[in-house]
Amino acid sequence: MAGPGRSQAEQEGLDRRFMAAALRLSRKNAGRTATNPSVGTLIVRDDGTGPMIVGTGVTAVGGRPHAETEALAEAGELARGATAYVTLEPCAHHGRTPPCANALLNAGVTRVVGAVSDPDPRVSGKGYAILRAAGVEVVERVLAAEAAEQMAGYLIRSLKKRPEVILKLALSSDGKIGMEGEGQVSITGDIARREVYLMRAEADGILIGIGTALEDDPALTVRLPGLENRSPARIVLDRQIRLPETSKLVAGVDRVPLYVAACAEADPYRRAALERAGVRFIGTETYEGDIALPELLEDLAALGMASVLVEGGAKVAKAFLAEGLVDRIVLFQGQEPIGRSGIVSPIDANHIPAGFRKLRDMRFGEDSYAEWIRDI
Ligand code: AOF
Ligand code: ZN
Repeated sequence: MAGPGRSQAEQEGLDRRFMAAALRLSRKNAGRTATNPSVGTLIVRDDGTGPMIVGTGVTAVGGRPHAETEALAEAGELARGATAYVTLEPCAHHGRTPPCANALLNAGVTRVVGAVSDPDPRVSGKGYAILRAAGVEVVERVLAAEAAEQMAGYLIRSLKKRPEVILKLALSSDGKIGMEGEGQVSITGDIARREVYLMRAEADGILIGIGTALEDDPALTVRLPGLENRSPARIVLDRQIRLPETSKLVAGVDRVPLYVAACAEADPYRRAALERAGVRFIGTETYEGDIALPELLEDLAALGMASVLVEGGAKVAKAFLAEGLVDRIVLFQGQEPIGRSGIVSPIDANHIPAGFRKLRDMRFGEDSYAEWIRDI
């Protein structure tokens, strides 16, 4: 049903606009809602003078209360006869509060516009069904692709029992990602580096191989003023436990968790030494001499991680790509060449695997940026 005096096309346009606003709002707590997705809700009413937002809500930090609770509280009596825009199907299960589908009903909402349906088996389809059974008009899949992209971590963890894998590489102008034996080579500028910190702040884990850990001695933390406490867990693929206790990764362990993925046969003395320093271990299976990545990702999902940023090096990037385990590719490209002795990137903008589509192109200072995703 269209709103007062509006054609269906006009109503669809309005629905997309409000959903886009709800999606922007939902970004507020992205990366801070634990295993819950950060959902946005708008309550919009129209008394004949045009649509007006009377309530806004985002899933709270930690995952509860849900977005609808906040938006309905703000709208109060004004929710009666209003439309709710929800970026995820309202829940149908009893948690610490009653289901959001029922809360919308009780508040008198008469129309619900949703983006993605919730794959959580406690909800899947049931949230919309509760609303429809009570006579509420439900419109599904408005800006569904955009919402799925924003909630990819949550959706992938629910559907595939593993975190979303984001492969991030910084390439020199001649397509190199570093230089053997040179430690950290600066490829992109300060502005791009800050963007990487923001990406880290929204991820649940940052993963590297032991080669990069030994070569670069990175800290893998978020070093932006005010966001220092947003560093996600660090994960090192280190089959034989070669990570030194003196590394920056180990030094930061009191502030930010560090997981070492090692095989069961690795040196128990090395393991004990790192454990004394506060490092946590994930026992891994090996496949053809390397860590079995699907099983490792399952373990990370079980630890609550919905997104993992793979930051190096070439071998690890290749392994994730070869197994079809990359969901999103992010390439930064600097202005300067590294030259012939550089390590060739396993991937560049002209060689993106089939099945990925480009999401955006941006610039950060002098550096260019491009991002690709594939359907979940
Ligand atoms: C909503 N609105 O804002 C969010 C929802 O642990 P609980 O009880 O919070 O349940 C987690 C589930 O709630 C999660 O798997 C997803 O199905 C849903 N998230 N639902 O109605 C929200 N964040
Ligand atoms: Zn809910």
